[in-house]
Amino acid sequence: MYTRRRFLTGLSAAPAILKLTGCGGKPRRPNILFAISDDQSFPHAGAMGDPVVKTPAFDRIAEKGVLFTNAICGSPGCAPSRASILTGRGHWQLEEAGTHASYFPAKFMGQVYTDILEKAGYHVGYTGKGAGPANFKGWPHNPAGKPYQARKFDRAPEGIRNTDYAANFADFLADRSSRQPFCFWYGASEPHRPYKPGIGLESGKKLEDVVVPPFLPDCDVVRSDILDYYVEIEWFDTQLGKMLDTLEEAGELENTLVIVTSDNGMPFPRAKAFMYEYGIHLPLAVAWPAAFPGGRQVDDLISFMDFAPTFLEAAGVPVPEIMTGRSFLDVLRSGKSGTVDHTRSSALSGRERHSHSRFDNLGYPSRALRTHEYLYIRNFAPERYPAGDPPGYYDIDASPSKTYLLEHKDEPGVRELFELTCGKNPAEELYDIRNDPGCLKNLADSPEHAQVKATLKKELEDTLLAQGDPRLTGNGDIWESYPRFNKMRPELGGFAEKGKYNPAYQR
Ligand SMILES: [Ca+2]
Repeated sequence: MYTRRRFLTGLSAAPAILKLTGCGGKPRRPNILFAISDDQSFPHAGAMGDPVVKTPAFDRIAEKGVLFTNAICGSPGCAPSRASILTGRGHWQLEEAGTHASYFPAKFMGQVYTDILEKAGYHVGYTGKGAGPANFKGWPHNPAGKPYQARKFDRAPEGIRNTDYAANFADFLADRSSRQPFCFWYGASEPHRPYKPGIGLESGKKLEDVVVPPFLPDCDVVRSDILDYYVEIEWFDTQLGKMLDTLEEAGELENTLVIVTSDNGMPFPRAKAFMYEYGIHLPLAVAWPAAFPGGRQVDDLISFMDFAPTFLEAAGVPVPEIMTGRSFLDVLRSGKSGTVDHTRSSALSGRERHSHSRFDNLGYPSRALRTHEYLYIRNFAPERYPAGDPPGYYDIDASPSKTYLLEHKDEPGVRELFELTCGKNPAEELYDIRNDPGCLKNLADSPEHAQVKATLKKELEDTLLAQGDPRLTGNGDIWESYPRFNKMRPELGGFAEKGKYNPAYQR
């Protein structure tokens, strides 16, 4: 059990550790442990205040380091979000890698932070889910690093994947040369669906303790579904705890930069794949006890494209010009809490195609700008359905919560949520996320918010234009031309066998 006393002891030792040097009198380069869960929204960690889910490893990193309250992922879907992390760029700058389940073009080899650190002498690997899902033609392995996947549990709890992440991490460490710093990507497949229905209740959690987000029907089916999601978050966290213990026992935790986060929000209606708070706002804790003091909460806007430049700067490696993100190592090192860097007042996110959910394999192009107070969203094809074409609405993961929403859509109390989630959206949306974190009330047409909207719209468009987003430069349709390699649905203009892309079907 991690105690306050140990935490304080660690802090008092930090200045001495800062002076540790490697060969030649240079500061030792830090190890980097990047822990990324799959589909976890910002409130769902102990340190973020959730009363039910238990995340002692996440909380430990938050206590030893910095808890960020405004971390915004690059896209609310796995592949584009992970591509943005690896390249340090917006998904709108990444061509096929910027949409879901397409290519990760080999031309990005050497540009991902993992390749750069490997070239700089780091031992680089990953376990579980790396970049993707995508086609990695031309790459020697997943861009997240050399794979370590061999260790499996004989029996994992039902619904949980059987990869033994912590044992694979130990294998990775054993492969390292003496004194070589490492960069490891721990990509849990949890809490991605499917779940074993009822595993949360079976674990002893209680329906009445769940805080149901305001955009979901509050009923036992949804509460139980959230409990199942919590069990998977806890699995991710438990495996992380084992890795932290391994590092601590080896005396390496102090000089390891540990980042714990997710790739996109919870796999529930109006969260994952949607541009709202529960889709793009994620938990984030960062610690490196040898370099900066912990026990802090920072409210600056952090974009996930800022991770790669931060890792490179921490390793003493120049950040390539091509990276769009900005290192926040200065914020970490500042020792301050609250608002640290006043220029970190906004973060961008966006999406294109997610699932094959619209006829002709069309996406739902959107971009968003998030500030401390507002979320402004621009929808480039408001004639399309954001959740996917009816009646499938396949941009919402199949789940008990989705089934409940669809089966009860004509009932009072559910009808409004169904319309909100599965209906069409206007070209612009604006939410007051301090008072409306569930993003229920669109203020885009509110006269008193006209000036705010105009300001945010201009910042969004100016930034994306400067970054060459095809949606802003008049070449937006190129996004619809990128192939999809995952499951296709015949009823939506599909044609391919399950799991196989049909090259004849390329617009
Ligand atoms: Ca994901």
